[in-house]
Amino acid sequence: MSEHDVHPDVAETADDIATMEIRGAATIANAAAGALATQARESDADSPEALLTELREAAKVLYETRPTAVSLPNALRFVMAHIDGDTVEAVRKSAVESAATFQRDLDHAQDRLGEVGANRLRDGDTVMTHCHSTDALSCVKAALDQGKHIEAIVKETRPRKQGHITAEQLREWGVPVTLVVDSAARRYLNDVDHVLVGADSIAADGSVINKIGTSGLAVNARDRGTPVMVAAQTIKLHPDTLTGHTVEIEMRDETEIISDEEREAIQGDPDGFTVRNPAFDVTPPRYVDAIVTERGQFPPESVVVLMRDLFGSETDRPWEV
Ligand code: RUB
Repeated sequence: MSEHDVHPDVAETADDIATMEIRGAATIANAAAGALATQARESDADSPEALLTELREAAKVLYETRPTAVSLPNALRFVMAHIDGDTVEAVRKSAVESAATFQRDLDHAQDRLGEVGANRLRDGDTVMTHCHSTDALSCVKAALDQGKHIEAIVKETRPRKQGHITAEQLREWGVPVTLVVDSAARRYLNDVDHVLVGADSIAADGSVINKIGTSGLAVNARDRGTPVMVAAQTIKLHPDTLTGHTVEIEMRDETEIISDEEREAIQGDPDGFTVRNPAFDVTPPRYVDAIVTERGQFPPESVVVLMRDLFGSETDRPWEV
């Protein structure tokens, strides 16, 4: 392996994240940490410096896959920050251990968050979900484990229909599920007690960046008086927003919305229109009732305090060194 190559398994993980075989912010973070461990484990680097260069290169390849989910750079930062040693074996060991610690913490945080979120849900409540969020689902799971009966109205979530994954998981847990198309959400808001969504990133002002359609759902929920609960581990907090940076919204390929065949089948001028496919949108804090984390629940406007505690005000970019 040359100094700037990444291991094929790392390249495959990066590709799986980019194509959304691996998706959802927490799952992406978990896979990225695991990929750095693989790079360390499988490397045949002959000096600690060469191994570090490979790890930085792997982090860069992973970082460049999906721009909106901040859990990805937060995972890479955590793993890279705990790597040290004077020998190849020491660097390798610290990288593998650091990735394992990150993955273990991630798992615990989700369980803890679930318990906090479950306390907001009452026996007999119905939640409306958008997309597929493991953090949001952990709140439902914990409520079920507390013996509460929970029902769900699940939004399909165009264009990739991650709502189907949510529906499948909830059914596996015995939750009665009603699947609706996205445009039916307002119609069914009268029947739900909470909107429950996850987040890809949370900005310092409490804005929630999540799957496209979340902001419209939250505005409608506010209009109907339905509380909006965002389940997001602290790795979703975006440290760069503390210093004024904005969160980049990922634009995906138009073929997720209209296939080449569908376009060709359009009569008249099939190339005469533009397709836009933003993967995420921004929900302003005034539409969010609570952000539930493993450190407790916060009104969105106060997450900035938590962010300062956790990250200080500067962030490094180890993949750029
Ligand atoms: C997934 C999505 C999820 C968040 C949170 O988008 O928006 O709500 O990632 O998920 P995509 P989790 O399908 O484009 O990755 O709680 O599992 O981290």
